[in-house]
Amino acid sequence: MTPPPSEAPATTFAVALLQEFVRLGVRDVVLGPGSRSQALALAAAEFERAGILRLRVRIDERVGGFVALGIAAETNTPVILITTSGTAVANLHPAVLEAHHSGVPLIVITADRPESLRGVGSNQTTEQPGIFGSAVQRTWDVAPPTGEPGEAEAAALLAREAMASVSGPVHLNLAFAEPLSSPFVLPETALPEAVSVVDLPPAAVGPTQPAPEILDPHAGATIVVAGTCAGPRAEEVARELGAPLIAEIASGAHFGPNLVVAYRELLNTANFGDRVERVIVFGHPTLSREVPALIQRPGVETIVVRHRSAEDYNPGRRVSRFVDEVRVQGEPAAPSWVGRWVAASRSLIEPVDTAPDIDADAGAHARAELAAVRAPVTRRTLVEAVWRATWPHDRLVLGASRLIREADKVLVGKRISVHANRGLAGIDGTISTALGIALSSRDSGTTRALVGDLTFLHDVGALLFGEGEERPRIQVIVGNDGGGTIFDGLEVAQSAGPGFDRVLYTPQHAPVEALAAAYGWEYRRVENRGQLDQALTASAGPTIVEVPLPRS
Ligand SMILES: Cc1ncc(C[n+]2csc(CCOP(=O)(O)OP(=O)(O)O)c2C)c(N)n1
Ligand SMILES: [Mg+2]
Repeated sequence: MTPPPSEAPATTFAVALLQEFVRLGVRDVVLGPGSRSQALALAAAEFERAGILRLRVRIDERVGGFVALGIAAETNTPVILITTSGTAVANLHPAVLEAHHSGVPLIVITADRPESLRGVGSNQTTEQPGIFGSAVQRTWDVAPPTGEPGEAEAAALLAREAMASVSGPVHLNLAFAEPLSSPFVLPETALPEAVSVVDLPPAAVGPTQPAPEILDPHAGATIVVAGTCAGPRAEEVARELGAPLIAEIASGAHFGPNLVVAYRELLNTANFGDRVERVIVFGHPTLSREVPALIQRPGVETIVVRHRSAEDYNPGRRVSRFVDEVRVQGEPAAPSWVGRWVAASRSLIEPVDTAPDIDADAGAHARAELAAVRAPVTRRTLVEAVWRATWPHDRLVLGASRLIREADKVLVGKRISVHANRGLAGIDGTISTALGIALSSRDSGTTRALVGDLTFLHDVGALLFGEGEERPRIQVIVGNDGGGTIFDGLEVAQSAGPGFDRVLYTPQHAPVEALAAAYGWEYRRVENRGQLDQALTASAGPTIVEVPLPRS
């Protein structure tokens, strides 16, 4: 396919590059403004106008990086991220690291000056190739296009190479020389015939698919563990094996008859955890100490089913086998094994939202209901209310810190889509990630992000929608306990002196309502459970729901 003629080689190259990415199935571009990257940015804007790309513009590249991460996680398709040179590039590093550790495909394209202008004090010029270290699958440092014949083909080849290696982030550092762009119109004939995304070879999957590991359900007392990115296969395997399922809240497998919610307690209880002989792990478990402790216990055999993360899960380096896939052969183990776990777990997770006794008289019933509605919100009732309000067409994003742990400890099984950036469990970029998910979710539901106050404030810049930028259906629910209360649960909280609050809890009183107003978000403050349920089901554009929580 011949790209449209244009004067600036930079523009010819940029158009050919994007055209090939589109042909290979890329549909989303996120970019920040900048001069050096103008050819790419203007080409992306034209592709958007022609209806063949979705474009999101964010002035803060750290925000843009996480928006792209959210889109890629939701669509399971590589997303292009474009920045100018200098610190703009470094601002992508957090999202690139998270993408690397959770196997999310990102195509990072950074504009640069030509080699001759590097290392000589040129403005906004630093050492960009290699800046992401081993967090990218591959780096290309490409000399500026000069108008030589064959440059458009070279650009298309570059796109194909990038797509072949994008099982996590890849980095294309593209030098551009003056003129940095020229005006152009995308002629109809230049529109690439897109390969449908569903026909795409799975770019993010390894090259060969070896035979699956065969699992005999009767080869020792087995449990299945599902961490982030595990997906529904873990639930299926647990049922086929007749094994208890320890599925973390953002595993994509937190449902089904074998789910054991109270796993922390049971892994430390006689006749439960101590009976385990074999552990099958899917995804990346991060939310408990009990799971890695179990894997490191002598006599426990662990098989890890690899997922897309750059690192294999291997606590204490005690995992005996890493496999790409498993197949269960044989009848499930005796139902008494899983039955005991599930029953014990149910008895440990006493519901707090008990319905009023139906035999009570009408007055007592009404009083009990009123009391429930007026009850203050606790962490537990907060996560339960958010869970209840979320349906399969919705999306739920859980920030790092206390609330995701609370959710993991108490929430019953439900087959809904939950995302958490657990690759590195940063408190950064959570609103941005949720926005990326909300903007690209094909279902017409609401995306809810449940975050702590510091997590919210860390990414407050994500609240900015530039003029004309799409405002998706999203609620950011802030559990505001005035600082980082997760640290109160650490031993250091008892042993540290008065410096503890200043350097760990880090108290804050930022007015969330004023921030919402400044960025043009709707705002609701929730004082009790009734108001919380109302706020969660009120459907609207971008809304912040602030839920004050006690520190303890
Ligand atoms: C980018 C980043 N910086 C620092 C941390 C360390 N950290 C983990 S939790 C936390 C506090 C979070 O506070 P908040 O969001 O208010 O949640 P809370 O524990 O109070 O519920 C911090 C600073 C991190 N995970 N990521
Ligand atoms: Mg907090």
